[in-house]
Amino acid sequence: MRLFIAVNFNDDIKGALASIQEQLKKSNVHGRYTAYENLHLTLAFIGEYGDPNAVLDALAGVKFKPFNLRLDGMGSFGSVWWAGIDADDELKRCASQVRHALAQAGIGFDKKRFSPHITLVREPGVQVIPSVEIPNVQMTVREISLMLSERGKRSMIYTELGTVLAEDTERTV
Ligand code: 2AM
Repeated sequence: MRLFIAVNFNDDIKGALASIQEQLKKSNVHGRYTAYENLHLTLAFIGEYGDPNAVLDALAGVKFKPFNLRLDGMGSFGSVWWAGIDADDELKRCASQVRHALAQAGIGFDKKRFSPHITLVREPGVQVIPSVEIPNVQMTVREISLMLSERGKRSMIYTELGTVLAEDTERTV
């Protein structure tokens, strides 16, 4: 199973990201766009691992406080164009706790430095990111998710396998 730990977004943030994607399309950027329901922020990428319950057990020890984030500009890693994130320090603390918990449990993950981004489009086919208006929306993050990634016919299919709530947060569903 291909697994990763992520922050999933509310419709305000996903709508804002979709509006950036629309602006890129209008500027003739024709790449592989991330589907609306797949827009997320990765905290740690585990990759192939057979025991999601062991990951959830490890994550149960992660303690973090609710934190705020908002969208902040665009950037690229080669042919991956992303939206940036401006967040409380608690985002970094949360990501490093997640990584620490995985390491303690002996669960491997991609050790690249945490560089918060939301992939919007891959292989855009042009070099320069056109200027876009970034909607001023924000969100309070109260949970993080263990995600399963599977290849669908047309795009990736991401399924939430479990969540960890921030401290002082009550489960609503
Ligand atoms: P990306 O969007 O920058 O590719 C699911 O693949 C998520 O895990 C994506 O958000 C992806 O980031 C992230 N990820 C981090 N490291 C990865 C890796 N080594 N291979 C694939 N995805 C990775």
